[in-house]
Amino acid sequence: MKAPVSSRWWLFFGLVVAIGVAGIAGLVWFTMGKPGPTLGACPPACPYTFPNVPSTLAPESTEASQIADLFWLIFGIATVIFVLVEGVLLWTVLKFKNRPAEQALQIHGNTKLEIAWTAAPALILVGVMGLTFRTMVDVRAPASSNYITVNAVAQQFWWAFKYPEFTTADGARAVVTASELVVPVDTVIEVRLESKDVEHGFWVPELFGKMDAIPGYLNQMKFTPHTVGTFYAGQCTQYCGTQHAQMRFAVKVVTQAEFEAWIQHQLTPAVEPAAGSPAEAGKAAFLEAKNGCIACHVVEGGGGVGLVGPNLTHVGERRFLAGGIIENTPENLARWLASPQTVKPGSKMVLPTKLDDATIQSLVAYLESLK
Ligand code: HEC
Ligand SMILES: [Cu+2]
Repeated sequence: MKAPVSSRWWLFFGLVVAIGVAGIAGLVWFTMGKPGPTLGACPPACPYTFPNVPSTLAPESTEASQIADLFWLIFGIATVIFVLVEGVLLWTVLKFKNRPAEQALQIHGNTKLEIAWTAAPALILVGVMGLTFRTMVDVRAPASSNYITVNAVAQQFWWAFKYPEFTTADGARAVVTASELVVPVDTVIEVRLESKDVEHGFWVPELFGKMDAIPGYLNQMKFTPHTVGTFYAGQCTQYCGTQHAQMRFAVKVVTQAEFEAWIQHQLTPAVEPAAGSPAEAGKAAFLEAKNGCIACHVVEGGGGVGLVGPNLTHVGERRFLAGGIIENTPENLARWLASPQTVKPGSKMVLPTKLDDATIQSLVAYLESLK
């Protein structure tokens, strides 16, 4: 005689499954290139909001695809095991449930079964480890052809990107930029990770796996982007101080021709402001020792010796300022110069004097002219 399974039990079971499925679907939907949340009021300059939520499940490079494939493979294996185990469990519950007037069968163990269900998961995990090791070796194998090298230099709280293979004719100066890594499509980008101070983390989920930048140690990784476009989701992933969350960068993938033009342009010295223009006054203010700029910044062909802050030779054409947190507009630049510690409290840009409005306006004119 069979007792019907209580309908309340089915309701509970259905609810648990529905919540689980909705949760997983929601997570996948949320991470697959959907627009990010917008921030509320954030004076005086709103941090730039990424247009998308970064996701490892939307790969745009060979290496990120290998990592995503590994994820789906392990996810598949886990799903099969889940369905099998839950299936057997359900079947057992229904088939062997207690029936009225029946004595439950007492079993004191089954050595063969116990060995089997210990060995099987162990073997599966060894297999998963093998797959993982294979992917780890693949994504880090040094490139032998068609590659360029970039030194990603981390410091509190921004990234500098140096291209040691691309120098001026006399070899004196290599291309260097900040907060936006520009790379050619379908080329292996060998990244050497350096840190000037504490440990930082380098990660754009769509393009490569996470890797640390460790002071005094050269970490190396690579990625081969196959889609032209800008990936905004660069984010420092090791807590490195007050402004860790605002230590961001974008990766801009361009065509080979665009990349060459960009490199050539980066190698030209800074443009000279026209005589009598506001930009000329700005250049004078930049060079004035009491304003401090030249102690921390360089404008190649313009002046300055400092290496504490980003190279400003072509700052006018950069999309972002201050570690990718504000867009490069005259208003944001003016706010930054008026008080870097308000826009990014704890930043290493500490001005020796407060700049007056006229000086700020001429500095903005100068810096924005540095295209
Ligand atoms: C004590 C060193 C220091 C001084 C002095 C200094 N800066 Fe900076 N500057 C920095 C640092 C460090 C950053 C990067 C801050 C960050 O993103 O966390 C920066 C960022 C900038 C940026 C944004 C560039 C980019 O690509 O993100 C501009 C523009 C700038 N400084 C202009 C100036 C000007 C103009 C002066 C002089 C009035 C000046 N700085 C004085 C250290 C300094
Ligand atoms: Cu950091």
